[in-house]
Amino acid sequence: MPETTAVKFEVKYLQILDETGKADEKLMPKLSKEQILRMYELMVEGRIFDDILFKLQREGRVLTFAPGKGQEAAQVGSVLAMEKDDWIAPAFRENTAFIALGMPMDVIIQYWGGDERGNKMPDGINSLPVAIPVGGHITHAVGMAWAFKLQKKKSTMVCFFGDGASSKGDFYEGLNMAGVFKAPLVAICQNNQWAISVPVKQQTAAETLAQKAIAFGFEGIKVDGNDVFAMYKATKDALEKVKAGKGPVLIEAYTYRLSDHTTADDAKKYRDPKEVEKWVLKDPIVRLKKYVIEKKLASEAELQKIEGSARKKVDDAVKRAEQIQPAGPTDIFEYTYSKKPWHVQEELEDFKRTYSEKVDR
Ligand SMILES: Cc1ncc(C[n+]2csc(CCOP(=O)(O)OP(=O)(O)O)c2C)c(N)n1
Ligand SMILES: [Mg+2]
Repeated sequence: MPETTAVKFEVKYLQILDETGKADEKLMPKLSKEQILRMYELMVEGRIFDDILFKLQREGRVLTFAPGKGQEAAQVGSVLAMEKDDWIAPAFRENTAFIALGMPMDVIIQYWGGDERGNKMPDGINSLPVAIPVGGHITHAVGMAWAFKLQKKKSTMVCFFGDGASSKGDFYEGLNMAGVFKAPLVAICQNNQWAISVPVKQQTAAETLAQKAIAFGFEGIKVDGNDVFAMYKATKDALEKVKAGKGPVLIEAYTYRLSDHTTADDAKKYRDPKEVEKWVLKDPIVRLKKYVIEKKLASEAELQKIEGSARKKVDDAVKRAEQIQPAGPTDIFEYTYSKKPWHVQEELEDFKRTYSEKVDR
């Protein structure tokens, strides 16, 4: 292209299932009845998991917890589009993505209970640990994606982060490098419109977050993040493109955090309740339920049964998590180094001398 030619860019928007539960059949991905009901089941499990963990925190049974209420479609749609060898790099609000990935719920609860062993992924769960530092894991994900490419592996990294993370240097550094090296990366920015009390308007003057991909030299697409079919299709298409060596894709999942930022936050202090009410009407589970009923894929009673077993699954996981023997106090000295440096060894010995009665168990 001549250097003097103007270049036009476009950011597509994808919605398949609207708020009333009507799907655009022309855009609808190929999904069996079982797959659609599985989407529903996982989204409900995520919602109930959230609800129960929030209450457990209030009872002092888990520590600070980050709920994902409202973001279930963004997480379930994308994870179900992944293949066996693909990996996720989560932030800290991806409990529903973990559930969809097949991670045992008791391990997730163990993590939120403050036990770091819950951040060690069980075999077969292709996920990096929970990343609390905002945006930092984007660079890890890109590094891993690039490594997959160098090793000629078929895997792709699917990296989740929030709108707030898109203001971090890690986002620009990571995605820029991913573009240059055509790293197999699908970056999913869950734009839930708030970074704690900071609205997305204060993160960027850009109209969309998806358009930031253009500067990195790859495709960015804005997707209705409360539409599980659109998230599934966008992720599947992105994975196909990435696996064909055509470079990374940035998906902006336009969604909303219906709950507080964490159990340590009170969103009523900075959010207009009218805004929340507007988004309650766009609830991803409600619209999928309408679709399922309308298409006669399941009856109300069958869906209630799914909800009942989801609740039981979470309750059982809580019981299992609470039976796990707590980690020993010297664990804080473990797992960072394969061989402890002298100063860590010295601190460990000092700790043992000072707190011998607590260590001997
Ligand atoms: C590097 C860093 N800075 C600040 C924080 C405190 N913090 C935790 S979550 C958060 C906002 C994140 O917003 P966003 O990326 O939109 O994700 P969301 O919480 O909405 O899922 C902040 C500032 C942190 N964890 N890490
Ligand atoms: Mg956010």
